[in-house]
Amino acid sequence: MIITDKTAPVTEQHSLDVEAIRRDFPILATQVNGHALVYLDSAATSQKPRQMIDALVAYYSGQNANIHRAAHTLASRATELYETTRQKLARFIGAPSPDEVIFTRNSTESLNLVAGSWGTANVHAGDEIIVTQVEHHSNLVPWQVLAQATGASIRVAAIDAHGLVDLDAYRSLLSPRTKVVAITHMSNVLGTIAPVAEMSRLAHEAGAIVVVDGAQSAPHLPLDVLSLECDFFALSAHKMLGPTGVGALWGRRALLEAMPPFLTGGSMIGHVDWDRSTWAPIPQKFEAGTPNIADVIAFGASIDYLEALGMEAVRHHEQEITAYAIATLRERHPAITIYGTDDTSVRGGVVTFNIRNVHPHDISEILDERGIAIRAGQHCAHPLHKILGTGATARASFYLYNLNREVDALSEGLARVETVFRRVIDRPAR
Ligand code: 7TS
Repeated sequence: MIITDKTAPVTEQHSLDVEAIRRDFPILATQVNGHALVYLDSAATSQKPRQMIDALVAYYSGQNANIHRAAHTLASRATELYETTRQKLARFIGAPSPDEVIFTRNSTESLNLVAGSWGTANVHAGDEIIVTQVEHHSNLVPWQVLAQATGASIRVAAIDAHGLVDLDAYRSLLSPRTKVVAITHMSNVLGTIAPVAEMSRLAHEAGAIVVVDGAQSAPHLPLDVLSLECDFFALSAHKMLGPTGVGALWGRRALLEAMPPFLTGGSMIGHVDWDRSTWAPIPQKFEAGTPNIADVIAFGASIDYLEALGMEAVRHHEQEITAYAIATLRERHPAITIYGTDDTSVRGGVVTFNIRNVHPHDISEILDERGIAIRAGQHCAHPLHKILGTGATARASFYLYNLNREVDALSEGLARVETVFRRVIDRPAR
């Protein structure tokens, strides 16, 4: 139904045809500062395939209408396209029903929806909310605000020396007071993957619900929310080849049905009188106002693209490039510290590092002069950086369109950084 001229390059077994994939991403052919772009910042946002861009243009050029309202042909076609993405996404994440998939603006809004709606209705003074040490601010601050409003408190599950959740420490935090366990599935700083299914089982035994921040896992791992045994799962389209401005929340039907609405107004009501209203069934109950129709529809083309490649193949490719990156950077750059585990079976394609005594912003600037895009800073994870014992880090993050030669370009860029900062690097660590 989505207008695309072809699907993604077909995958043979576990290997992606990355050169063919790259031809689908127009931005990868651009020059930055006189160099071919080397885009190593997909954890911030992914680049976009032509198929998604085409779907967006096709929508505004020939399909634009508001949805779920008028009976005219364009409106019903737009509604059908919008709902088709919901079905695709439900299938992509293993949700039992598209009704359990709610479109939001991003992962941040999805997590706020759970904290603001389920949390406000169910969390009380004396209750506890467990998070892990790797949380992005988006899966920490909404729980802090809820805790402050209700008199609940936040408990933090520690990570071990490899950056993996310490299950014994986590187990010892669980108690009948635990109401919510909020976990980042894949860390945006360490790339480490949390053992969500096991953590969910333990949380459920304690009577808590489990909220998973899947912003970094949904783009990179084969997903099945039922196997994860969680209760809510949040994701952002823009990190998974989709447009900005679209996120989603999956939740278990019974929980979503029992929750109060998050935002209220048009489109989410059943019946409205002067002094009271009733709510529409899910998912409409949680989609107040005109949604981001065009971007949701275009997101459908991104899901098609990922599915055509196969998430197993995407994961396999990223494990290979991550292993290559870790080995290359360690071998060629003795002053480097790489954070997190080297074991690619429990980590994704995010490689966060520091070079002794050099500020990550300087690293990023020198790389940028060569067209290499990485991120430097605290990556919206201030408390984690305290635990890592560093004020900031540099982060290269990979996706299905990256090649080992781009890792080599990163390494050559870092060699330039080392030349410029030789004297400070040779001093003892600050
Ligand atoms: N959770 C995690 C684990 C994330 O990595 C991010 C974004 C978010 C939540 C928030 O996603 P949003 O789409 O709602 O903004 N992470 C990053 C990053 O690492 N660099 O830029 C954005």
